[in-house]
Amino acid sequence: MKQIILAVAAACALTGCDNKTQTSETEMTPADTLRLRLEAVADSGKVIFGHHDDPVYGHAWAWTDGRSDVLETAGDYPGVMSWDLGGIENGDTANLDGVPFDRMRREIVAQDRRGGINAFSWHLRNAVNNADSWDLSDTTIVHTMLTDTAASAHFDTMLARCADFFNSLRRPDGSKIPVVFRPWHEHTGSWFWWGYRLCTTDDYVALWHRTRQAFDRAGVDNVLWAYSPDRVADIEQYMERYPGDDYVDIMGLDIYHFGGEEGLDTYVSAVDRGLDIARTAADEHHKILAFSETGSESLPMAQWWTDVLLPLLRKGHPAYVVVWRNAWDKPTHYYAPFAGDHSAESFKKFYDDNLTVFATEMQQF
Ligand code: BMA
Repeated sequence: MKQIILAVAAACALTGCDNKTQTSETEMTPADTLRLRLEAVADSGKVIFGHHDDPVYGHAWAWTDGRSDVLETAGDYPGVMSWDLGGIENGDTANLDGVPFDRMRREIVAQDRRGGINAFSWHLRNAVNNADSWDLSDTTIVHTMLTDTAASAHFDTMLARCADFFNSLRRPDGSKIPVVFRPWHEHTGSWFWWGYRLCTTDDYVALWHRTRQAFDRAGVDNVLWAYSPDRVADIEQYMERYPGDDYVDIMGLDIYHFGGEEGLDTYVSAVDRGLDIARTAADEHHKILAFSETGSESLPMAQWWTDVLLPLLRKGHPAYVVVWRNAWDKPTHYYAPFAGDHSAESFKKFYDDNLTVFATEMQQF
């Protein structure tokens, strides 16, 4: 599919778009258009910056329209807005961190209009006893969701609600907004009920297949699928639970920096190695590489953006990087700077660097 689209794009560039080309272009799904944009960014050697829940709350503020800690420090919105769908599975009106889904949808439309991208994780409750993502007390949850008749039927309902949300992401002209979806993340760790020690490889892969099939049934054609292990030792571990090329568009990686200066070497070597492994996997399978989650909570190192993250991105060159949320109600839980933060100056230099792409520059891709 990708080759056909690229061939069409090349023909278009050489000869102008004739009717035949136009027909082929209309056959591209919304997801295909996002894939091409991300490939163009990757080809340019640049890296898009992303922040979780950026325009809805930040450090010591919440729900004000138009605000963003990234905007207030860099002067621009992030190129990727990251969101979490936890709660959608139960038909909740707001997600697990209190973000109303209607507000989220409005911000997704705004981000799309300014040329930016939207990406989603899903910290969902389970379909057996409704416990949250971090509840590890039952190590048979995934298996039960796949095999027990009642749990399985409920899981289908949860998937259908999530699929409906993606189908509801529309531009004013009715066309669907393409997004990245990163379900079942950090599965090489064991802190979610779908984690490594909580299910078998077969069950984990079946979970992905089931999710994708439910979305296909619902007609979701605006999602690029991201696979995102946590830190890994080698490519075998990275690929161990890979659901297959037909199910994945983006090879991701989630690695956090713990312990400031003291944890620096551990973080840098884990990211260097992790991005190298994920790059090998992405190249072998013709996928896009992403640094799907990272950050240093409370940003203890004032030069973190320029001295730590920037060199890692320059070396690993993922298409985008996402840092986690600035919680309005947890004063030390923040990963992006805010006005007055001691890392704001380093962040502005990170923004000014040619490597990084924020919302305004996304209009070129
Ligand atoms: C975690 C923390 C939690 C939050 C969860 C889901 O990393 O930020 O406070 O509820 O992600 O967004």
